[in-house]
Amino acid sequence: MLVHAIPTNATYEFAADVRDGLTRRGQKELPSKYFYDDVGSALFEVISRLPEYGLTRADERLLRRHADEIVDRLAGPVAVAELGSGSGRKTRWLLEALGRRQRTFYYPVEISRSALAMCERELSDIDAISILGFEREYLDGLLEVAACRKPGQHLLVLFLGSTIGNFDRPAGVKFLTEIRRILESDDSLLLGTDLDKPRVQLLRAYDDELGVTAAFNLNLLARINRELDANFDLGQFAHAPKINREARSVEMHLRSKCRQTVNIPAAELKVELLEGETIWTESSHKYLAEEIFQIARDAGFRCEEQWIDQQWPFAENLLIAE
Ligand code: AVJ
Repeated sequence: MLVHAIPTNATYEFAADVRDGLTRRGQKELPSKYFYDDVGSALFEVISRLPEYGLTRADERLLRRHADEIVDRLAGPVAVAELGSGSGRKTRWLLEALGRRQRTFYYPVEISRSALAMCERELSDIDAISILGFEREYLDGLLEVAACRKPGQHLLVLFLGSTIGNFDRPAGVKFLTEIRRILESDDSLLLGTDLDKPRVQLLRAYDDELGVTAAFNLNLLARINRELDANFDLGQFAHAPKINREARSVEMHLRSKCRQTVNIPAAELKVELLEGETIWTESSHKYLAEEIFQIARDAGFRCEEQWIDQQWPFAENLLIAE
């Protein structure tokens, strides 16, 4: 696979974002996109196989079961762009269904180079598919994919795994609107959304018995140590998931076990944390199946069809650009 690499001021941006988030008045924050270095991407792969975390399996079940139906609803020919492909494992079913119809270009867009490499290994055996990976932020990558579009070709954008849940609701609509602007009418967007569930089930999914999610969360501090020469003592932080009922989200935090000062030289920063103070690292919003129709309309799409998994409530939504 040809990978279009990023021109790397990446460390500088990471340092700036860390500085920004940790110097906030009030709640300190770190952006969840930085979870996915090599270690974090590998840990997420493990999370997706944990019994408590049914999300990825539900997504894959729906795609496997309904791949032909989904493909039948697309105006062809199409090229496929996937935002945040991860390992690409669940995408196989769609690509195989498309490949039965025509030779198809598949463009995974990923900020994680190791995830892109995994994706290529995973999907390279599908004959009718050509893969071209973009190591890019989502919208930058999508713009480049759109620029490669051939006359008469439609785009199918995949935004699976409920990655949209990392945005709060208004930011999610804004992001979908930005995708819509890059698309033409009758292009489509397949959106995976995790549906709301009982509190205990959500807490277990984000606080598994083996501690893999805790390691995934703490790895963000380990990454800051590795890449920005910081001195976070991981033993002095605890993984702290919380349910935010109002926002209908699961929040992950890292709670400082004591009063401490951390040095982050590459961000020119000294951070003071109180005992019990938290750094907010991620939100995973959960949806009601009905609300997706309005979200789609607000962003300039119509939701043509929705497939729901009964075992682990999750919805695959096919949005068509109006
Ligand atoms: C990949 C963003 C969908 O929010 O559930 C898994 C990441 N965080 N466990 C999610 C994650 C904690 C995941 N997404």
